[in-house]
Amino acid sequence: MTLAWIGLGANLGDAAATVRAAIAALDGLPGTRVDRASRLYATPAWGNEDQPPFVNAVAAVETDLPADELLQAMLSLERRFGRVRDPQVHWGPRALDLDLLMHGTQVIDQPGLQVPHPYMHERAFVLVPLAEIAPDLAIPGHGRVRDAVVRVDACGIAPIG
Ligand code: PH2
Ligand code: MG
Ligand code: MG
Repeated sequence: MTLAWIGLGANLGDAAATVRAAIAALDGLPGTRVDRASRLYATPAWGNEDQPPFVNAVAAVETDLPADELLQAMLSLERRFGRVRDPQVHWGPRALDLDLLMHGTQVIDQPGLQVPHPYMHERAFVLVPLAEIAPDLAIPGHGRVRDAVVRVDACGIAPIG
């Protein structure tokens, strides 16, 4: 059993409903249950700013799945929730984005599978929800979440509801 950390994001359609439904769907993956999840946060679009704001959250799952199988299951959930990938558009709007942030304390650097997620320690839309549920979590190579979150610009990020 491994504790894995998953970042959720959406900015098309009813993004909050999608993120809530996706957290429930993670609980239905084989050998996987949601241990805890953050509140949902409204976040300004980062990177490609010419798109609607996002709803973001982070969930911790207990899973029997190895990292590559968990990632494949997450990608098929994205498709089930209407994700269509446009190879021309980097960081474009999406119905649902599920990012494998960490899989236990493993460090994996393969094409298509990198844990810890290479940018998680510098993205406020990941660190703010993660700090809510796991301030003491150590990100391999980057220190504790509670220390990383104060280094990022959390301007405009607010819990929903
Ligand atoms: N995801 C991106 C790019 N930009 N901005 C916010 N606020 N939230 C995201 O989830 C997000 C983003 C690429 O996956
Ligand atoms: Mg992402
Ligand atoms: Mg992604």
